[in-house]
Amino acid sequence: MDTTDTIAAVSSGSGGAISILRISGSKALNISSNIWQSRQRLSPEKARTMILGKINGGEPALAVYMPGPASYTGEDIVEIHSHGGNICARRALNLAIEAGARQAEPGEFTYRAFLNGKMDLTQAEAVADMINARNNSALKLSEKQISGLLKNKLSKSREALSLALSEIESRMDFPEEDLDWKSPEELSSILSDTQRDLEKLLATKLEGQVIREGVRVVIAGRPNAGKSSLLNLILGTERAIVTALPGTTRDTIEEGASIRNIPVRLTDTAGIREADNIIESMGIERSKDSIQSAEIIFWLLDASVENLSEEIEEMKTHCPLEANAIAVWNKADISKTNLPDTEMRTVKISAKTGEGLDCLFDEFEKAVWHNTEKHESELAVSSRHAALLEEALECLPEAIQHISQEDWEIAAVPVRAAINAIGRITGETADPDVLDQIFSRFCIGK
Ligand SMILES: Nc1nc2c(ncn2[C@@H]2O[C@H](COP(=O)(O)OP(=O)(O)OP(=O)(O)O)[C@@H](O)[C@H]2O)c(=O)[nH]1
Ligand SMILES: [Mg+2]
Repeated sequence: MDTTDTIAAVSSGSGGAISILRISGSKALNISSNIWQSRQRLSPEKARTMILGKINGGEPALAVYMPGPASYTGEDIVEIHSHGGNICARRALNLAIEAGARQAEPGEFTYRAFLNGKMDLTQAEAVADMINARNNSALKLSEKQISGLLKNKLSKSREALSLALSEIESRMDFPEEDLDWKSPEELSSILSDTQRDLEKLLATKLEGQVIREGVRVVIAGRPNAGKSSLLNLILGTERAIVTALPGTTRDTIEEGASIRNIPVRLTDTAGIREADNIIESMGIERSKDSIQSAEIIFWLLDASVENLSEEIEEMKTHCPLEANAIAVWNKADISKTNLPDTEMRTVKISAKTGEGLDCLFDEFEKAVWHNTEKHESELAVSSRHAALLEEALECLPEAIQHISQEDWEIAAVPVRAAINAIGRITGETADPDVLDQIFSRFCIGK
């Protein structure tokens, strides 16, 4: 990808009243003068000031010039805000391309910001997180990460390790000389402090995953247990058909929702039984697949039936033992008897009246956080960060051991590897394929 030409893209989403064309690169000012006119010209004297003009004699549009390097990308940027919807911005984009700009790839503005040292990789990733944020927790996390919180913590660790490495290398290079070296104990303690800092970051892995990627919840159970009723209750709409006939839901139904500020993919499934026709049995196969891939299962038990222990037996047959499952006795409003023990996390609800839903959500939260405290960290690492943190952390005990034995050459190897792993998180040593993968997640125009 050329990183020196001038790029342009519509940066606003569709459907708004104002649409924004963004142009970045050394020819931004020149290109904008070909497509937008006003009595006042865009110039360094008028930097960061909105000026009213028109797109080539047509629609009114405000334009602003943000000279590099103090701009988002670090390059000259011109933004044209047209008051005519996306068609206007598209027309302006075509004019910009005719005038010499290239259509930007997804995430290319942010990629340039990264290349020009305006942000590190964790900050660039947080820009994508902010765009994709589905709730306030995700938004807050992305803001903290954009501000450089993770970057600074990692830089501190990287600096500490680099200091240790230079000491180790100096011992290797001048073994005979008695320089003012740190003792092996001092070096080990630098490394173990760093190890502790990185472990703290790694401990936020689950939170990062839950908030960024959400949780896959599957509602399963026997026919007529009230699965679709529960889906509708959680969504607050009549999304799935509910009837008194067992076997109403034939296919899986998937919807996005938020429970206690946690994004979830909710899947309603066909009730599991011996099917008497091909359509239903295909649906039941899908139910079983969904159960296998679920992170959390709400297994619905019908509390109004005669044989309650059969409900539990059926659950134990189909719900994997190791699954993170909640047994949900439904139809509490019409159940007369005491409910038998399921020997697992259990709640009692009525999908009809809404009774017990809060208890189900309490249990859901406990299941999400694996019974640990509710998480509300300032920052939470992504799966990519976590994998590299693990890689760095594997190296440190080995380094500490070799330092204590004063095996300097051998000790240097894991310290270098740990520095490299941290560098791949922040992008200092990331390889181009990884960068491509990260920036391709962005939308066009960011
Ligand atoms: N009284 C009462 N009836 C309920 C409750 N939940 C569901 N029902 C009724 O039970 C019947 C079946 O409900 P559904 O939500 O369709 O059950 P399902 O588990 O999705 O059934 P299948 O799709 O056939 O597997 C309907 O008549 C619902 O109105 C409840 O909490 N209380
Ligand atoms: Mg159903």
